[in-house]
Amino acid sequence: MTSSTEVNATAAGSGRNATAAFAAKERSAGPVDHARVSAIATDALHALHDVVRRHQVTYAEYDALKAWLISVGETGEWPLFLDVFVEHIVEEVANADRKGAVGTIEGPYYIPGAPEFASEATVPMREGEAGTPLLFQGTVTDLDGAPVDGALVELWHADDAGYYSQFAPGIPEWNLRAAIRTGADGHYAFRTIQPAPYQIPTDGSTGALISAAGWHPWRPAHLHLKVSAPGKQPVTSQLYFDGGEYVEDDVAQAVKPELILRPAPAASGEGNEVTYDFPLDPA
Ligand code: MBD
Ligand code: FE
Repeated sequence: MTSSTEVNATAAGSGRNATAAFAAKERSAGPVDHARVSAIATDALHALHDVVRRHQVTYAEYDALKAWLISVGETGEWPLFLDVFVEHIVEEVANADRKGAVGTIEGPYYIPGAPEFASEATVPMREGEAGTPLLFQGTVTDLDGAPVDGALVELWHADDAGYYSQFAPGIPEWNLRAAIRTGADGHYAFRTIQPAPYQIPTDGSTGALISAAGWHPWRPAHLHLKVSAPGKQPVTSQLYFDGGEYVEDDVAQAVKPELILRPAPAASGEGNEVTYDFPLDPA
Protein backbone atom coordinates (compact mmCIF):
# COMPACT_ATOMS: atom_id res chain seq x y z
CA MET A 1 0.00 0.00 0.00
CA THR A 2 1.24 3.45 -0.86
CA SER A 3 0.70 5.91 2.02
CA SER A 4 -0.03 9.62 1.63
CA THR A 5 3.31 10.24 3.37
CA GLU A 6 5.10 8.28 0.65
CA VAL A 7 3.16 10.07 -2.11
CA ASN A 8 3.75 13.57 -0.71
CA ALA A 9 7.28 13.30 0.75
CA THR A 10 9.81 15.43 -1.12
CA ALA A 11 13.50 16.08 -0.60
CA ALA A 12 12.79 19.82 -0.56
CA GLY A 13 10.09 19.31 2.10
CA SER A 14 12.29 17.36 4.51
CA GLY A 15 15.23 19.65 3.63
CA ARG A 16 13.23 22.76 4.50
CA ASN A 17 12.19 21.22 7.83
CA ALA A 18 15.74 20.07 8.63
CA THR A 19 17.11 23.53 7.88
CA ALA A 20 14.42 25.08 10.12
CA ALA A 21 15.26 22.60 12.91
CA PHE A 22 18.94 23.54 12.62
CA ALA A 23 18.15 27.26 12.70
CA ALA A 24 16.18 26.73 15.94
CA LYS A 25 19.04 24.83 17.60
CA GLU A 26 21.05 26.46 20.40
CA ARG A 27 24.63 26.86 19.24
CA SER A 28 27.64 28.05 21.20
CA ALA A 29 29.24 30.97 19.35
CA GLY A 30 32.56 31.94 20.94
CA PRO A 31 34.71 34.85 19.83
CA VAL A 32 36.27 34.41 16.37
CA ASP A 33 39.75 32.88 16.59
CA HIS A 34 41.23 34.37 13.42
CA ALA A 35 44.31 32.18 13.42
CA ARG A 36 42.19 29.03 13.66
CA VAL A 37 39.75 30.17 10.97
CA SER A 38 42.69 30.96 8.70
CA ALA A 39 44.38 27.60 9.32
CA ILE A 40 41.22 25.56 8.74
CA ALA A 41 40.01 27.58 5.72
CA THR A 42 43.48 27.53 4.15
CA ASP A 43 43.80 23.75 4.53
CA ALA A 44 40.24 23.17 3.26
CA LEU A 45 40.88 25.33 0.19
CA HIS A 46 44.25 23.69 -0.45
CA ALA A 47 42.58 20.27 -0.29
CA LEU A 48 40.09 21.44 -2.93
CA HIS A 49 42.85 22.94 -5.12
CA ASP A 50 44.67 19.63 -4.95
CA VAL A 51 41.53 17.77 -6.11
CA VAL A 52 41.15 20.13 -9.09
CA ARG A 53 44.77 19.51 -10.10
CA ARG A 54 44.78 15.75 -9.53
CA HIS A 55 41.54 15.20 -11.47
CA GLN A 56 42.13 17.95 -14.07
CA VAL A 57 38.67 19.37 -13.27
CA THR A 58 37.20 21.19 -16.30
CA TYR A 59 35.19 24.44 -16.48
CA ALA A 60 32.08 22.36 -17.25
CA GLU A 61 32.64 20.40 -14.05
CA TYR A 62 33.36 23.59 -12.09
CA ASP A 63 30.04 25.04 -13.28
CA ALA A 64 28.26 21.78 -12.38
CA LEU A 65 29.73 22.12 -8.87
CA LYS A 66 28.47 25.72 -8.57
CA ALA A 67 24.99 24.73 -9.76
CA TRP A 68 24.93 21.80 -7.34
CA LEU A 69 26.06 23.86 -4.34
CA ILE A 70 23.38 26.46 -5.11
CA SER A 71 20.71 23.74 -5.32
CA VAL A 72 21.75 22.14 -2.00
CA GLY A 73 21.08 25.49 -0.33
CA GLU A 74 17.86 26.18 -2.20
CA THR A 75 16.38 22.81 -1.23
CA GLY A 76 17.54 23.12 2.39
CA GLU A 77 19.65 19.97 2.13
CA TRP A 78 22.84 21.24 3.80
CA PRO A 79 21.97 19.57 7.14
CA LEU A 80 21.27 16.28 5.35
CA PHE A 81 24.35 16.40 3.11
CA LEU A 82 26.77 17.41 5.90
CA ASP A 83 25.40 14.92 8.44
CA VAL A 84 25.58 12.08 5.92
CA PHE A 85 29.06 12.77 4.57
CA VAL A 86 30.98 14.79 7.17
CA GLU A 87 29.51 14.44 10.66
CA HIS A 88 30.98 10.98 11.34
CA ILE A 89 34.50 12.44 11.42
CA VAL A 90 33.46 15.43 13.56
CA GLU A 91 31.94 12.94 16.03
CA GLU A 92 35.08 10.79 15.95
CA VAL A 93 37.24 13.80 16.82
CA ALA A 94 34.84 15.18 19.46
CA ASN A 95 34.42 11.92 21.38
CA ALA A 96 37.85 10.30 21.01
CA ASP A 97 38.51 10.38 24.79
CA ARG A 98 35.26 8.85 26.05
CA LYS A 99 35.44 5.80 28.32
CA GLY A 100 31.69 5.12 28.61
CA ALA A 101 28.93 4.58 26.08
CA VAL A 102 30.09 4.98 22.49
CA GLY A 103 28.19 7.55 20.44
CA THR A 104 27.72 8.29 16.78
CA ILE A 105 26.27 11.03 14.61
CA GLU A 106 23.06 12.92 15.48
CA GLY A 107 21.86 13.43 11.92
CA PRO A 108 19.36 16.08 10.78
CA TYR A 109 16.12 14.81 12.38
CA TYR A 110 16.43 15.43 16.14
CA ILE A 111 13.80 17.68 17.75
CA PRO A 112 14.14 18.64 21.44
CA GLY A 113 11.13 18.57 23.73
CA ALA A 114 9.53 15.19 22.94
CA PRO A 115 6.78 13.99 25.32
CA GLU A 116 8.42 12.97 28.59
CA PHE A 117 7.66 9.87 30.68
CA ALA A 118 8.94 8.50 34.01
CA SER A 119 10.95 5.24 33.79
CA GLU A 120 8.88 3.71 30.98
CA ALA A 121 7.01 4.83 27.93
CA THR A 122 4.80 3.58 25.19
CA VAL A 123 6.22 5.80 22.47
CA PRO A 124 3.56 7.97 20.79
CA MET A 125 2.42 6.12 17.68
CA ARG A 126 -0.56 5.88 15.37
CA GLU A 127 -3.42 3.44 15.82
CA GLY A 128 -2.12 0.21 14.26
CA GLU A 129 1.37 1.67 13.63
CA ALA A 130 3.09 -0.73 11.20
CA GLY A 131 6.24 -2.57 12.27
CA THR A 132 7.48 -5.27 14.61
CA PRO A 133 6.87 -4.26 18.25
CA LEU A 134 10.08 -3.67 20.19
CA LEU A 135 10.63 -3.43 23.93
CA PHE A 136 13.86 -1.45 24.22
CA GLN A 137 15.16 -1.03 27.75
CA GLY A 138 18.26 -0.62 29.87
CA THR A 139 20.00 1.33 32.59
CA VAL A 140 21.86 4.64 32.66
CA THR A 141 24.90 4.30 34.93
CA ASP A 142 28.16 6.02 35.80
CA LEU A 143 31.46 4.47 34.73
CA ASP A 144 31.42 2.21 37.82
CA GLY A 145 27.99 0.84 36.95
CA ALA A 146 26.06 2.78 39.62
CA PRO A 147 22.58 3.80 38.38
CA VAL A 148 22.05 7.44 37.46
CA ASP A 149 18.92 9.10 38.87
CA GLY A 150 17.28 11.85 36.81
CA ALA A 151 18.91 11.03 33.46
CA LEU A 152 16.98 12.03 30.35
CA VAL A 153 16.87 9.35 27.64
CA GLU A 154 15.52 10.76 24.37
CA LEU A 155 14.51 8.39 21.57
CA TRP A 156 13.52 9.23 17.99
CA HIS A 157 13.34 7.04 14.92
CA ALA A 158 11.78 6.48 11.51
CA ASP A 159 8.58 4.51 11.00
CA ASP A 160 8.20 1.18 9.21
CA ALA A 161 8.36 3.01 5.85
CA GLY A 162 11.53 4.96 6.77
CA TYR A 163 9.89 8.35 7.45
CA TYR A 164 10.44 10.72 10.41
CA SER A 165 7.65 12.75 12.02
CA GLN A 166 8.07 16.53 11.58
CA PHE A 167 10.18 15.95 8.43
CA ALA A 168 7.82 13.96 6.19
CA PRO A 169 4.20 15.05 5.66
CA GLY A 170 1.11 13.40 7.12
CA ILE A 171 2.64 11.99 10.33
CA PRO A 172 1.48 13.15 13.81
CA GLU A 173 3.88 15.67 15.36
CA TRP A 174 5.57 13.50 18.01
CA ASN A 175 5.11 10.12 16.31
CA LEU A 176 7.92 7.74 17.35
CA ARG A 177 9.57 10.41 19.53
CA ALA A 178 9.69 10.19 23.33
CA ALA A 179 11.86 10.93 26.35
CA ILE A 180 12.21 9.09 29.66
CA ARG A 181 13.42 10.58 32.94
CA THR A 182 15.05 7.79 34.95
CA GLY A 183 14.38 7.19 38.63
CA ALA A 184 16.87 6.09 41.30
CA ASP A 185 17.39 2.71 39.58
CA GLY A 186 18.52 4.44 36.35
CA HIS A 187 16.18 2.20 34.38
CA TYR A 188 14.36 3.12 31.18
CA ALA A 189 11.97 1.11 28.97
CA PHE A 190 10.45 2.14 25.65
CA ARG A 191 7.69 0.22 23.88
CA THR A 192 7.98 1.10 20.22
CA ILE A 193 8.25 -0.52 16.79
CA GLN A 194 11.36 -1.42 14.79
CA PRO A 195 12.11 1.22 12.16
CA ALA A 196 12.88 0.50 8.50
CA PRO A 197 16.13 1.39 6.72
CA TYR A 198 16.32 5.06 5.70
CA GLN A 199 16.73 6.09 2.07
CA ILE A 200 18.34 9.46 1.36
CA PRO A 201 15.68 11.23 -0.76
CA THR A 202 16.49 10.41 -4.38
CA ASP A 203 14.72 13.52 -5.76
CA GLY A 204 17.02 16.05 -4.05
CA SER A 205 20.56 17.39 -4.49
CA THR A 206 22.16 14.89 -2.12
CA GLY A 207 20.35 12.10 -3.98
CA ALA A 208 21.51 13.55 -7.31
CA LEU A 209 25.16 13.37 -6.23
CA ILE A 210 24.72 9.83 -4.86
CA SER A 211 23.08 8.69 -8.09
CA ALA A 212 25.60 10.49 -10.36
CA ALA A 213 28.41 8.77 -8.43
CA GLY A 214 26.69 5.37 -8.59
CA TRP A 215 26.59 4.97 -4.80
CA HIS A 216 23.60 3.57 -2.88
CA PRO A 217 21.39 5.97 -0.87
CA TRP A 218 20.66 3.80 2.20
CA ARG A 219 21.23 3.92 5.94
CA PRO A 220 20.53 0.76 7.98
CA ALA A 221 17.46 0.77 10.25
CA HIS A 222 18.37 2.64 13.43
CA LEU A 223 17.13 4.06 16.73
CA HIS A 224 18.44 7.54 17.62
CA LEU A 225 19.24 8.27 21.27
CA LYS A 226 20.43 11.17 23.36
CA VAL A 227 21.24 10.47 27.00
CA SER A 228 22.04 13.30 29.40
CA ALA A 229 22.28 13.68 33.17
CA PRO A 230 23.53 16.26 35.67
CA GLY A 231 27.32 16.00 36.11
CA LYS A 232 27.72 13.67 33.13
CA GLN A 233 28.81 14.10 29.53
CA PRO A 234 25.77 13.71 27.29
CA VAL A 235 25.96 11.04 24.62
CA THR A 236 24.27 11.10 21.22
CA SER A 237 24.00 7.66 19.68
CA GLN A 238 22.28 5.36 17.23
CA LEU A 239 21.58 1.66 17.59
CA TYR A 240 21.33 -0.78 14.70
CA PHE A 241 19.91 -4.29 14.26
CA ASP A 242 22.25 -7.27 13.87
CA GLY A 243 22.10 -8.69 10.35
CA GLY A 244 20.00 -5.79 9.07
CA GLU A 245 20.33 -4.49 5.53
CA TYR A 246 23.10 -1.87 5.10
CA VAL A 247 24.56 -2.41 8.60
CA GLU A 248 27.84 -3.27 6.85
CA ASP A 249 27.49 -0.50 4.27
CA ASP A 250 25.90 2.64 5.78
CA VAL A 251 26.03 5.61 3.36
CA ALA A 252 26.64 7.83 6.43
CA GLN A 253 29.43 5.57 7.83
CA ALA A 254 27.97 5.86 11.33
CA VAL A 255 27.86 2.18 12.38
CA LYS A 256 30.23 0.96 15.12
CA PRO A 257 30.40 -2.60 16.51
CA GLU A 258 29.31 -1.38 19.99
CA LEU A 259 26.06 -0.03 18.51
CA ILE A 260 24.58 -3.26 17.20
CA LEU A 261 21.52 -4.64 18.99
CA ARG A 262 20.65 -8.32 19.04
CA PRO A 263 16.93 -8.40 19.86
CA ALA A 264 15.28 -11.67 20.91
CA PRO A 265 11.59 -12.65 20.76
CA ALA A 266 9.82 -10.82 23.61
CA ALA A 267 8.78 -12.74 26.74
CA SER A 268 5.30 -11.25 26.20
CA GLY A 269 5.12 -13.14 22.88
CA GLU A 270 4.64 -9.85 21.05
CA GLY A 271 7.55 -8.72 18.87
CA ASN A 272 11.11 -8.43 20.15
CA GLU A 273 12.94 -7.15 23.18
CA VAL A 274 16.47 -5.97 23.76
CA THR A 275 18.53 -4.42 26.55
CA TYR A 276 21.14 -1.69 26.14
CA ASP A 277 22.90 0.22 28.94
CA PHE A 278 24.48 3.67 28.85
CA PRO A 279 27.50 4.15 31.13
CA LEU A 280 28.09 7.92 31.11
CA ASP A 281 31.47 9.67 31.42
CA PRO A 282 31.74 12.35 34.12
CA ALA A 283 31.39 15.89 32.79
C1 MBD B 1 19.04 9.98 8.90
O1 MBD B 1 17.96 9.35 9.40
C2 MBD B 1 20.14 10.01 9.67
O2 MBD B 1 20.07 9.41 10.86
C3 MBD B 1 21.31 10.63 9.23
C4 MBD B 1 22.51 10.61 10.06
C5 MBD B 1 21.34 11.22 8.00
C6 MBD B 1 20.21 11.21 7.22
C7 MBD B 1 19.08 10.59 7.67
FE1 FE C 1 18.14 8.73 11.29
